[in-house]
Amino acid sequence: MRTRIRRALVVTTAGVLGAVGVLSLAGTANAASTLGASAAAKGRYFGTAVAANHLGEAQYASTLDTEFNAVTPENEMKWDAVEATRNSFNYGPADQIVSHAQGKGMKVRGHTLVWYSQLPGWVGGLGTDDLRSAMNNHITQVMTHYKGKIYAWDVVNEAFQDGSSGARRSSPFQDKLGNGYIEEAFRTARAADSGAKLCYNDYNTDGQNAKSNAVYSMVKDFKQRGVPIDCVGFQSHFNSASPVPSDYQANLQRFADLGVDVQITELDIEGSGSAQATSYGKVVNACLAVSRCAGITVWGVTDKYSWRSSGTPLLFDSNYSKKPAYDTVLSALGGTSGGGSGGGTGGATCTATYTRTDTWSDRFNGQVTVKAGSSAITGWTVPVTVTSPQRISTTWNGSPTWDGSGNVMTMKPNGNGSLAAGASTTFGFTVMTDGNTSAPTIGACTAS
Ligand code: 9MR
Repeated sequence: MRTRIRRALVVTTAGVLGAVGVLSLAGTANAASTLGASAAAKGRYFGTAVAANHLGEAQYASTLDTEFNAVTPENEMKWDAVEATRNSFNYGPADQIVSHAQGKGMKVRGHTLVWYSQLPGWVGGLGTDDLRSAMNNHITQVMTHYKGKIYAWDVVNEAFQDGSSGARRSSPFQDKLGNGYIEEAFRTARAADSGAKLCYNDYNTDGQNAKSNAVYSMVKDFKQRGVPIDCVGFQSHFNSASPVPSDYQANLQRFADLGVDVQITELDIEGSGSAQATSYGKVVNACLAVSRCAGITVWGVTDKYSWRSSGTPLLFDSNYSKKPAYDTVLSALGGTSGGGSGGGTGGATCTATYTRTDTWSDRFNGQVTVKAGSSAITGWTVPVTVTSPQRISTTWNGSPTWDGSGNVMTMKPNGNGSLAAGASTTFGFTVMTDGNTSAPTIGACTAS
């Protein structure tokens, strides 16, 4: 993991330095251009829920591999997936995700061992002693199978009721084993894999309320009594009825102050455009402001496969284009997608912004939108730098010139480059990846 990131940073820096030598792209050196790399530069991870059955889709896999450095199997590690029949374990789909992640140096969050939902019927039919042994066996078997490969486990998920009671939620575990089942699950988990962080994970605990107060009391009690717990997951499923709470950061901080890490584990925010982007920005800034906030996981790569698809709650739309929320998250993490404001003659200015529009196994298409500032412009240039061994094979809607290395292309308009104030145009290009899928660096737009 460490080595991989260091190598990635070196490559990025070298690419940018090359560009500085040729084109004087001041201000872009060292800026990471993906969610994962930007979060890593802040000592965090940026992950996503992943479904094994989408890994074969090229755009899904390339977006995952380019942008994220942690994964959570969305359903594949749940009890009904792993142990549908007592003591008969099926790890196939979860293994697929874990080996994909390991191959890319990504962290894996294990989700989840003890949960009332997605629980096979046979568990609910057991008597007390049998249930206790089935719970401990499930934890031990699954954690042993993945021992050494999991960064953090959601040992117990969603054990508290919504609303004002602060009570435990009814479940076979709660109803038959009583309050002590959570403690027992955490102790069994520590014994099974002492290298994994052990988390309690829940929703509607994102601000201070009766439910989060109840979780807080439990964690405080665990810490005082030495029950092993390392982290608390805040799912952070938001929509207009349940927006990002104003005390989100304060709530994360009070848990961190108990001596546990906090993690944003299932982030998604329904909506679109700048409203959605602003909410995402609040969450990222809150995490960055809490030193024990270890990382953020969004609940899916693309709106296409979100569990709340119609609410378009994620950072990539159903065509895998980056949404405004993506740009806000990246910039909150201190990253840059390149482009930005440029100079020009007189009052003429323009901006260049980049999006990846298509991805195949060996290449991707990039599109740059050139937008005139508050005055009309008569022409523009935008430098685009790719990282060797990448190569730009085709361009459209522009007239490129190349530096000696072949890595830096300066694009000018094809013919008339006039744009009215605020108007925009686009040009595009295909990058042959030769194994390197990193985004190109888009230099400043220069207007004339
Ligand atoms: O995203 C998951 C979806 O594919 C499943 O159908 C659903 C079934 O319960 O679970 C979803 O994930 C849940 C997660 O495991 C725990 N927190 C709430 C998530 C959304 O329901």
